[in-house]
Amino acid sequence: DFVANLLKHPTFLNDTYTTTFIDTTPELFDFPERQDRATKILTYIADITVNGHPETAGRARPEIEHEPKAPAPTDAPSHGLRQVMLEQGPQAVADWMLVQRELLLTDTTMRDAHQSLLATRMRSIDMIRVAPAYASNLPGLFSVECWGGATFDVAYRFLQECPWQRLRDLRAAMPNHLLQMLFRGSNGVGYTNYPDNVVKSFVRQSVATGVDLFRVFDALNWVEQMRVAMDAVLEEGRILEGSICYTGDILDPDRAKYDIKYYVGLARELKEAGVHILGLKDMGGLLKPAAAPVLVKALKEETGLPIHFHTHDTSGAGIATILAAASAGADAADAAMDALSGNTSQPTLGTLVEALRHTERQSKLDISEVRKISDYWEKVRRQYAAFESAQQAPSSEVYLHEMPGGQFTNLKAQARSMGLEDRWPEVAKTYAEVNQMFGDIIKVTPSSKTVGDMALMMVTQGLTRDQVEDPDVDLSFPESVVAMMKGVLGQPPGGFPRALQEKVLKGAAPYTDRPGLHADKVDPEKVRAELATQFEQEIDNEDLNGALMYPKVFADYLERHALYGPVRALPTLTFFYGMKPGDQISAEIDPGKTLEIRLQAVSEPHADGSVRLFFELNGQPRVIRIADRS
Ligand code: BTN
Ligand code: 3PY
Ligand code: ZN
Repeated sequence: DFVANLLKHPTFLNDTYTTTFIDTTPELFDFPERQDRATKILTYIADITVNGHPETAGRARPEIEHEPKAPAPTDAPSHGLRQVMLEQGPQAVADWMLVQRELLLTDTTMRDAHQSLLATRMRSIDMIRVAPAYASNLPGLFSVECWGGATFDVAYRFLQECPWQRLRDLRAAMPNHLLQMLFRGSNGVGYTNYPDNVVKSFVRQSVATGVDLFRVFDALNWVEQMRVAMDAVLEEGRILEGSICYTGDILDPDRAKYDIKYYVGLARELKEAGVHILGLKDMGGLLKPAAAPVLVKALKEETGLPIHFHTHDTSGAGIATILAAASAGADAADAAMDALSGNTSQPTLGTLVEALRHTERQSKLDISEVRKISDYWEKVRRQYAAFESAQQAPSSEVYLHEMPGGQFTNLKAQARSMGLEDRWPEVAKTYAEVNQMFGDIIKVTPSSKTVGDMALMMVTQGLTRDQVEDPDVDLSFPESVVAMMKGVLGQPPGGFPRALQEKVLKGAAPYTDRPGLHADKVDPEKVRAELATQFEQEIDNEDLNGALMYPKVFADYLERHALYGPVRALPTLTFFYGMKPGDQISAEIDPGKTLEIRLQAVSEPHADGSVRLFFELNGQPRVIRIADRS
């Protein structure tokens, strides 16, 4: 590139250059693309090989050597529920749910299961490889939950990949299945309230890229906070599953705040809002087997809507609860492929299929295909040993703290990193106390984060509930708690406890209406233009919607992308651990454009601290020099 630029430069051509020419003519270094993508990827592999990946440093290493191979698709994908939705509209899918007899099953492996078991770290390549087998071999699935929740920001933040591209690729590979996402109402796929136009735009883009079924919820069960998102889904002609978040225990007279009447009232509001399906979202896994039929029956009688039940197996009672819900007429339930099920994840899909066999709710899924796909996931899971949680068994403690599955293992890891590992029972108990202090709220992203932040602060600072509530004890509260008390996440049933709210807000007035009415408007085209200038590249609608929800996370991702290129194409073991001399891998960076990469040797460190890595790239030798920071 340098020589090419030099030969074209007018000063050079005029023969007037001097020895300072190179120093005074920086444009010689403006190469068309600073480095090609293959060089970027080699640089990334070299860096990880020499210095390791910061995310896996000091953690358990995988015991698997080879890339997992997905089962082959048997036939071309059949005409599926997605075609029903596209041809007959979303209501047709909901109507069909009510007339058919089996307990319909959603597979959550690609979203909630790894979010709840592996800190959301599963990479797209591991999902895309098995997606054709889902399309062909599991035609009887109701839907595939594969997007949204925490997977969106984690993709940019920790996996250095574009979440939209994941969705686009899954869409292409599963043309027959309903692709389902989790959407946090006005909190989008983020942790706070967004302006209405941002929420609406995000829903539209999700439809354009490939989502069919939106599970919309609000972290305080405030329907007002769900409306902008729900209306956008309806306008786009996609399936709207408005969801009730379940907390407390309807059978416990001491938890009267969340009784049957409360849930039935909420279901009525959602029906009036036009939902096609009623989601029953039990993110903590708190709905007990004896309570499930009571609740499901009441919700069905009130609304007549199909009910889609989501739970977590944290306590170990998940399957029992699903079967109980099914016996009372629940239409669909969520489960995860065996290898990524149980504990804080969803109950076990294969076991459910077997448990329903020879009953009137028998599933149409082929158990041997379920097992083959689960065998693949088992190998995938082993690659992520670094992200396994210490929670190895079901835990009845969940009925004490009521943490959602995705938070439980995360908070435990956070507590460990703060040196509180041995004091976990105290953290769990404090979490429960904070919940009561906040007025007994729904705990799910993002409200669960505020409870967790407060609990960690109390444990680390040795604060009691009395001290926190005492107006004479001056405290600086976590930012998330201040925001929630201000009303940024909306209003919980009955409001926040007045005295604590006043103390937290230090005299500032809380909102009493929808935070979206106070949010500063964002001008998307201005954001697009600024990013395009900053990064000297076109910002398409997917990028723009990522940036609107996560400005800093997205900009950091683009910056790293300029350095490392399309690292999403790397096998997972290479992405996290680099290569050993003698290793050979393939990376398809574009459809049909594959890099064959072999690492030949790694040099001893040079006096200046650099190391050279000798690669073969598509048969040609390439040397990459990298600073040894290890
Ligand atoms: C992050 O942790 O910032 C995101 C993951 C990518 C980090 C890359 S991995 C190679 C290089 N070495 C580091 O320590 N960070 C970057
Ligand atoms: C999320 O919001 O990511 C959740 O999984 C909530 O249960
Ligand atoms: Zn969940």
